[in-house]
Amino acid sequence: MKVSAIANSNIALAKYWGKRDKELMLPYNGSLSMTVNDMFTHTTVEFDRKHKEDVLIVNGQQLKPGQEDYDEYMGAFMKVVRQISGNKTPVKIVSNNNFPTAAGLASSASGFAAVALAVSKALGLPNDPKSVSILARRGSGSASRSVLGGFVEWKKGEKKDGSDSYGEQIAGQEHWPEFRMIAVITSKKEKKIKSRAGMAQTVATCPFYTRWVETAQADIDAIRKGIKEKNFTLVGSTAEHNCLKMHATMIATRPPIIYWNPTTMEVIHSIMEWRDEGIESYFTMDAGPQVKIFCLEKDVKELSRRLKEFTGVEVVVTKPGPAAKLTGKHLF
Ligand code: 2P0
Repeated sequence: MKVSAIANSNIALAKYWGKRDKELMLPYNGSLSMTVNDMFTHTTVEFDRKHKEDVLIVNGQQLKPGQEDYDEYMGAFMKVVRQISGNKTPVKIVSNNNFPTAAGLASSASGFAAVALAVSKALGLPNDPKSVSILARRGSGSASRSVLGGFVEWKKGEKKDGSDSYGEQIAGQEHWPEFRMIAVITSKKEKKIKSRAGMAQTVATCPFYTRWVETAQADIDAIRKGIKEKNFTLVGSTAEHNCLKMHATMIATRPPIIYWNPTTMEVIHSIMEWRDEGIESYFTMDAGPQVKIFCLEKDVKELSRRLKEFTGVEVVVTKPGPAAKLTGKHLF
């Protein structure tokens, strides 16, 4: 039987950067994100003996053992699924993103949230949000957040087995109708250093990584409070600070990791200048050169007009999005 699911991407306002347990994908610190409305992964899974062996197709490319995307990501995830379910039937999985993969727009988050929901349903595993979030986390940490809609906190958890490390909604998709995010895509190239390798290198070599961990919870608490009270200044300024603090840890690794390009820098300087002029917006960046800008609906038009003037950029406006869901639309 085919089962399909759709899950939206998410952008963190307080970031996840570093694992205390690589096998279980447990983070050193909690994080808090907004599920985004217009960027999603659609996945169909079918467990059936007719497939002879696992067939994993992501964005039209079949993944093969020996490739990093198979061994470290989708193939590794299916091993975990088999361990948990005991089901050894071959599976065909087809997964498509409607946005660029691996360019800092969190495709692994939506991808693993979608596949976790679809396989849970297909194999009769619990498919409540908490269980799906825990399973999605095993594919990619940030996927634990994409299972839920609106604003989501991924609690780092304390337990060794990871049973208390999952995403929980802190406010729904409709909670803050004026809240917007503008993604400025400055490059569509695949990034050189994936988040997974980047964060491992940061944990291993950044001399002030421990300060990142020690100060993370205060940022989460401030952003959670700001979201609940719809205090845009508190949310935006804390998110921007948190992002720069994470990038500071990346830059201070050996060898250094600098995800920004010259356009990234131009955009962030402009955001700060425009803020001084009275257009209140704040930026965040992930493991890539894209800039995501948080603003209120009243400023979207003017900000978009100004942002489109940067050479070679693509500008996408989005807002809080829905939880992962099953769909009757199959991809094969
Ligand atoms: C985040 N990032 O909180 C942070 C900010 C990137 C920068 O979560 O190794 O793809 O699969 O758990 O989830 C990207 O990390 O890493 C990420 P894995 P993942 O959004």
